[in-house]
Amino acid sequence: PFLQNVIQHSNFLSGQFSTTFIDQTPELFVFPKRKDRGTKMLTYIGNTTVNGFEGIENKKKPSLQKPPVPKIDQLEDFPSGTKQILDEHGPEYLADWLKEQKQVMLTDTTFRDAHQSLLATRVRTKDLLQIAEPTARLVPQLFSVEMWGGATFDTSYRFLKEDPWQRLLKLREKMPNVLFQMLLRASNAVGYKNYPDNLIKEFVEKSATAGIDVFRIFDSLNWLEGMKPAINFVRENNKIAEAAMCYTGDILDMGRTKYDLDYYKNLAKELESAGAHILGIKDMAGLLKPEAAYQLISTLKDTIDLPVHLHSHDTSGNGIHMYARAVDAGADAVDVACGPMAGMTSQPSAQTLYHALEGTSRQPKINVESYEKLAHYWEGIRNYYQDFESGMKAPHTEIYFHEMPGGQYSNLQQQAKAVGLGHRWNEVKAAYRQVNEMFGDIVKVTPSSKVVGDMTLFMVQNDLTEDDIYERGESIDFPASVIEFAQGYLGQPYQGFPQELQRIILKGKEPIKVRPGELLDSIDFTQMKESLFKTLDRQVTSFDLISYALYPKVFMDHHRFTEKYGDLSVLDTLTFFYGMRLGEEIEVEIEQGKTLIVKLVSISEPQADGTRVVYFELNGQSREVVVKDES
Ligand code: 3PY
Ligand code: ZN
Repeated sequence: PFLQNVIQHSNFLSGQFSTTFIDQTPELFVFPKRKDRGTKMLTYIGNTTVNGFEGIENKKKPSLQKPPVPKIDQLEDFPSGTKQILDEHGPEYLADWLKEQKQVMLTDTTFRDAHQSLLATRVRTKDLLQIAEPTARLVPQLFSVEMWGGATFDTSYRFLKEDPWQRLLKLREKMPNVLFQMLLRASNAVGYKNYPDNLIKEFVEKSATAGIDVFRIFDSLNWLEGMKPAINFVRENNKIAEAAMCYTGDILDMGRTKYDLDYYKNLAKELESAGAHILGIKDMAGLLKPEAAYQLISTLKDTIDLPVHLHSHDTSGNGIHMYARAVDAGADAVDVACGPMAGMTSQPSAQTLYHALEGTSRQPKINVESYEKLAHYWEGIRNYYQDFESGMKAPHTEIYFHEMPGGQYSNLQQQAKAVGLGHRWNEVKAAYRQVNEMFGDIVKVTPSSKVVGDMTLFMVQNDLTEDDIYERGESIDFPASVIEFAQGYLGQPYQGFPQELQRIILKGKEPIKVRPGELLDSIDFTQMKESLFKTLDRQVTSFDLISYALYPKVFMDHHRFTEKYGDLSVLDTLTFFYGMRLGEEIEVEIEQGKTLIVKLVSISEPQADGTRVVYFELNGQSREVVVKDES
């Protein structure tokens, strides 16, 4: 290809070339990779058609209508929103503005927690992008849109084969008027362990540059020390630090005194002193009961000066009643999701709350008919992801018993299935509660909830009882996450670790008492960039660098995957998950104005070496790819 490039170039043809030819025409020296984009994509489609998609048992592609995208006028200026208030006046002003609102403000979580909690975090950027601009234009009165962070980051790479930074950058373009909010696990960033401070700093800075405005920061053990660096980094970037306390237990239960009203009152005061602009209450499992919400929020409003932003999950079915009481008590903002993506393990529905507050002075000033237009789209989109549904069909009050976070319920269920425990799900839930008690009743939210989940699956899979752990624990190899937790690498739980269990798990290893970030070596980003450049054989962006530092294996697997199959974010969701039906024809817009038409013609019987030949037509030309039949 090089010779062809060169000899066809006009300078070459006209004889005007010299020794600087290479510097002036670098594009000639970029050789096409071995396989073209079309072949890579056909290989992916062929492979998925024959072998299915990880986590989807049902290989049959559903026949579904395209969801209706509400019509909007793209030429009109965007209505101005909270993003403009922040950009013009800064975070302190915005926090005061929020407190002054008579109405309760809404955060829409449909783009993040709703699908993390209902559909195992599997909603693809393509499906978010289509509804992004209509959302920004139709409900510009939102306080914020939660659209990033939590589990969406690594799930993007691992399962959706997408770059999460691209999601953020692209959505930001389509939604320039509403605050973008992310969930930041303090020193665990968007991961499951503590990272060095300079990585957290870098992550916050680049997320802010790419478009995040509100950082909801929490520590999975409500450990203030673990949250301080993240709060400071957000403040340094002039963005909004929403420091959240995770709600666990039940303040109404007088028999359960560990997490009582005073506990939350003191923590709120500490978070205010640590520099929070907003106090978040993160009710990740939906344990906050209506009367408890009233008491908690009234007390907090009397105790601190910050606006209070409540996040909850509707698992028990009490969500709307609870929000109504929280609003009466003075909650400044609450988290909701668009109707068809709301309820159950997700957030309560925006539209339902709107109607529930009818006739009160605090009803949100949104256009509910506009919300219904968005709802038509989400109703359709949810069907694309039907194979990731948890199967929960009705309100689940057992949540008050096992206390599993909404975002974990569907994921743990998938994990249980993957290790062959799908049919023992009820046992898994009971064991989850038992493990929490063994750990001393801890706050359970990522990653501490993952530790409880790992220990739970470990015990059920190996048929271990609590007594077995105490009697035979010395000879048991505990999961790595459990050992790290007992060592103090996720931080310090309130009132400490149960010592006997800690001793059994650690087998002589010394636990740490300081913040893990103080012990971890800083990352040398310059050196990391050089070595990554060599490995990837391409320019390394600062986004790549952060992702690699957070998740080296996940990032490299993703890199190899895209080398092999190309950029699959352009494929429609059903083809991405199920491949194609025989005789089906699809259109794939690989870049603006460039569309491939793909038809699946036939699939051969397996050959002696276990491969099949998949015959396509690509823009009318016959093409075939060979895929290994894994069945
Ligand atoms: C996350 O950390 O991903 C959560 O949603 C916790 O609730
Ligand atoms: Zn949540």
